Amino acid sequence: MAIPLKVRALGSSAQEKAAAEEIQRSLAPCCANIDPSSLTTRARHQSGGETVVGTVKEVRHAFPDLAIPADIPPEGYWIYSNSTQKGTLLVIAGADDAGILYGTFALLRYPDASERFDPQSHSFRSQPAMPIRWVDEWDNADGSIERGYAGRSIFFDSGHVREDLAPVAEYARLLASIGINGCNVNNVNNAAPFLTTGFLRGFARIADAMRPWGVHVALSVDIASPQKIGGLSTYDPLNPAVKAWWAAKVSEIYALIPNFAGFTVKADSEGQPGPASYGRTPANAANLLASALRPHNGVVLYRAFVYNHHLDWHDPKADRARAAYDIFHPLDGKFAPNVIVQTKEGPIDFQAREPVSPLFAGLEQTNQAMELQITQEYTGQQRHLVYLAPMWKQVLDFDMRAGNRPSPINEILSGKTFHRPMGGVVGVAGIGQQAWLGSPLALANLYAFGRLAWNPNLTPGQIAAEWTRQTISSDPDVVSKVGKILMQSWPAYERYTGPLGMQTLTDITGTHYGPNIESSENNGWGQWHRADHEGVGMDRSVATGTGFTSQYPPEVAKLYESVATTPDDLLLFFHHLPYTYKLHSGKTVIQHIYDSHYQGATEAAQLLEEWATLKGRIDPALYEDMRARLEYQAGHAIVWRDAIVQYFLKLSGIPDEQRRAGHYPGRLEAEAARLTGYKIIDVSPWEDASDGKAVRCEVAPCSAEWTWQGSTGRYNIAAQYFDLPGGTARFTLQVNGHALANWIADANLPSLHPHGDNSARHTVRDIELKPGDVLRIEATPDANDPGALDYIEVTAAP
Ligand code: GCV
Repeated sequence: MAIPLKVRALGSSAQEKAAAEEIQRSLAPCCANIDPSSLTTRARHQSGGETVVGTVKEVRHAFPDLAIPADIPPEGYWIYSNSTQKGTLLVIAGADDAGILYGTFALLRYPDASERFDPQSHSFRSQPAMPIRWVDEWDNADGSIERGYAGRSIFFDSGHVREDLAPVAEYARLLASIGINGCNVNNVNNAAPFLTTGFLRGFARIADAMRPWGVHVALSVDIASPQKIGGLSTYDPLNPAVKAWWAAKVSEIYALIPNFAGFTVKADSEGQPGPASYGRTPANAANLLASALRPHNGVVLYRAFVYNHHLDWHDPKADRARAAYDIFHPLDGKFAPNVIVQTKEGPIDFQAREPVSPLFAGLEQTNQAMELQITQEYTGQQRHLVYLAPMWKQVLDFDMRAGNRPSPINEILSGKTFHRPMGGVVGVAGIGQQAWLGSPLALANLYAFGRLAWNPNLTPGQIAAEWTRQTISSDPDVVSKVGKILMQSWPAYERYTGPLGMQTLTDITGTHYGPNIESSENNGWGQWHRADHEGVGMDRSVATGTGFTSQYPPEVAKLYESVATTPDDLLLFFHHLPYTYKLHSGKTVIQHIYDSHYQGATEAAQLLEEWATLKGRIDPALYEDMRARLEYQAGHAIVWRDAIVQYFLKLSGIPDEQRRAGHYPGRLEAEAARLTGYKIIDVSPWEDASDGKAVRCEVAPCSAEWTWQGSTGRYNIAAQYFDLPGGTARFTLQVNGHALANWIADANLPSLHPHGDNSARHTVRDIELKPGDVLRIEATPDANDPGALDYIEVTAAP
């Protein structure tokens, strides 16, 4: 569709100006060196006619003959295009300034927007499904980012708001392009210093940078601020002096930031102070803030992520999953109208799969928002490609059957189910200075979050295609291939980490990255899976377990109460079962664990193979960047597979029917090699190394040597080593004294000791071997990286 070159904004607001400039930017002849057919935002222009942007009111005034619908709700838009001999009139009419921006980006989103126009009215329209569409950043004042995997903050540095806020404006533009209207800029932990006057002035600059893009700034607040920074002796939410302090603080904020959105609160959770210190409830605390914000139209996003992290793990009835409902359901109806209770999508914490939190059906008289996590804390931390839209879509579509009637989560959030005026979704974004999310394809998650918030009826596949067209290529084969890769990634990740609803079997007391199965147990954090010699899973039934299932509306409660009707993919979240229990698939639990991990690791390798077919068809730098990432992921999926499989093999004592678990033909263990300078060590947790052992270089240079006893042929040789931070050890692979490969262990991986977090793989392909050949790894440690080695694995080259 042609967009007339002449662009006119009817009004003078910053958003209208931004919208007009955005259209001009898309029309500008661009990218001279790039093959135009590969461009997603093509220069589509037409010299005659006019492109007009304005509010519905302005457009009505300027074009009284246009039949603009009367019912465009806030933030919605209507786009009209008609061609006559005089040229094309293209009109983007927003219900308000934000609607103009969203309409503009909608028009630019499609390579051929003409398909979207109704031929009769020459127009199309859209409106957001829910009013709250925010991102939360967990940025700290020092510039670090909690659970961020893309470098340092674009907002803060060394205790201040950064001088250069150009990236903030760019981020707001990015957010506007996907319909996000709020950004909570600081971490929910340790938020008190952010309310000081100096910081608030900095926030005003952030708000200025985001305002042209319709993104309202919000702040996380510490409920103890009146005491921590206000000089009061108390922060009791019912104390009049505390109330007055908040009212004054909020007025100060609005004087600096007139379009301030509101507060996000984490209280009585993971060490953050809260109303419980005074015997008060979350409603008392939320309403305290709400009354200060109400005169200014601000809102409070009060997080339902409140639980005791010192739970008694000996108590079979204790259950962290119960906490949000147990605490918040009794408060339903007690929250002020400008409070929104923000609940994580599952009852635990962003695991690879969880059931939907029952609280969504348990708050009928309370505004609600769902918290999703874009930053991949438990889903591979952006080092693994995991497209989360299919997970979110399942959650948004899940029918709670509240009142035994259809009540999909997305309709609860939009306010439709319980007739609430406000609600929505909040995505914990974790963007940083390194290309927003660190990894290029991880941006599909941010895009998908915004698109689903706007329209939960979109499918993850549609969204993947939209994103790919706009960011990688409009070549239909590329769009379909990238879409396929994205869509395969979450199921694969779930399979090689924690299937059957066991949660991500990661290091939950540490990095949340590599495998560490027992770290979930014997502590008060409550992410238990209760694996023992006989079976695995948390019994959350009413009949014999924690009673968590009763928190769901009756039809869903019934589904999860019974082992027979609980879907396999959540079975061990709800039930403790013997390893020999047969799933709906007919497999035993233990065999499923084995099979799923082998399947997941194979699928991770396929992601790489599929990506390889894009060589020469997409930007070479992007190709190589993702190729290296997917190669790493395929190797790390093997680490995950082997850790979980060998752990459950040992625990259950039940062999793998297919004899893969515990049998690694072609694997030559480092601890069984002829070692020079290397010392054998126990790896912790043991399952993170093959056979629980590895070697670390004590007297450099070190070497490990094996004599090949297999047959003559061509082989791939993979070296599994530990790439520790704080140094860049060097490795060489030799055959009969000839170096075949040298590499440096310079990836930025977590954990300071050899661990599944930093176990990495270097593969050398298609090497001729004959019996008696000497395979040798040489390592030179560096600083804190001792060149630790787990094994080499020799497999027939395909
Ligand atoms: C911001 C999990 C994360 C924490 C996070 C917390 C929360 O526990 O690991 O980093 O803290 O959730 O959502 O408050």
